[in-house]
Amino acid sequence: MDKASLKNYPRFTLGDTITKEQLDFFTKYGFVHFTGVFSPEEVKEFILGYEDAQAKLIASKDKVVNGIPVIFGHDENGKRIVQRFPYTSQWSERIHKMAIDPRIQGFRQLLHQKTARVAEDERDGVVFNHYVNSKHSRFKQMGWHTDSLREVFYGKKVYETLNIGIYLDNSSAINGGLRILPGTHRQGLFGMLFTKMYYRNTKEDKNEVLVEATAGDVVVHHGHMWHRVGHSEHKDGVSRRRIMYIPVLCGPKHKPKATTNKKKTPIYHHLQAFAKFDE
Ligand SMILES: O=C(O)CCC(=O)C(=O)O
Ligand SMILES: [Fe+2]
Repeated sequence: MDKASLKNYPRFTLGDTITKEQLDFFTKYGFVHFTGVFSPEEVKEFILGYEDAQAKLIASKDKVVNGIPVIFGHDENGKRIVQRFPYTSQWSERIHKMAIDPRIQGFRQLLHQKTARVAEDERDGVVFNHYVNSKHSRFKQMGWHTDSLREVFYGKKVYETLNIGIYLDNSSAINGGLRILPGTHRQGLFGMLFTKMYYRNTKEDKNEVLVEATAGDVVVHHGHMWHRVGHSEHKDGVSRRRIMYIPVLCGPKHKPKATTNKKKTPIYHHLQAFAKFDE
């Protein structure tokens, strides 16, 4: 498939197992898109789970969850919201149920590793992102990055990882949209470090592919692949984009993070905080 036709890349239907065609596509391009994995009712359940968890977190006054900073902001109605919420499944039974669902667990097959696991209590756990382009939002886009920078920072062997994206709103250029550079997961460490300036670079790339998805779709990407999230040109409700990410990790289990707020924040998060969010 050449670069031009990748703009209309194939979508797949999830069955009981990952097919050879799906696996081959993922291995070559570093992402794979499944339509209609979750029903509209299930999507509603996940959003309810987030809203309950958000109310609990705001009431707790915690600003950090298991050492990872939370991003708070205000939506278009001036309501205080959680815009980047790590470890959501520890705060919501509904979201925990999703993480252990066979549809999610089955994506481990994409990595062919015995140790591959859906990691609810490692790295940032299940992350809920809520972008909105409103006056007091603090999360409107995300600059270019790979999700594996953190392993490089830790000086550990950089294992393969997956990030399973569960779409809770329709997503396209209208509300920002995920932009990916297919195939960049095969570039090696140098490419992973230096293809772009991490997080600061928010510019369009001529080879980027826009992921256009419907609520209930799942798009899995490889942790070494470069990607960004665009800034919506629209305001308020039209710009809203909610999506959850569940990591699949392999190799030795990362130490479970302490549950106290005093745990030191990992270095890569300071980099993100410095660079990622426009005000
Ligand atoms: O919102 C998205 O689709 C991507 C988010 C992302 O890249 C991340 O949280 O690392
Ligand atoms: Fe990412």
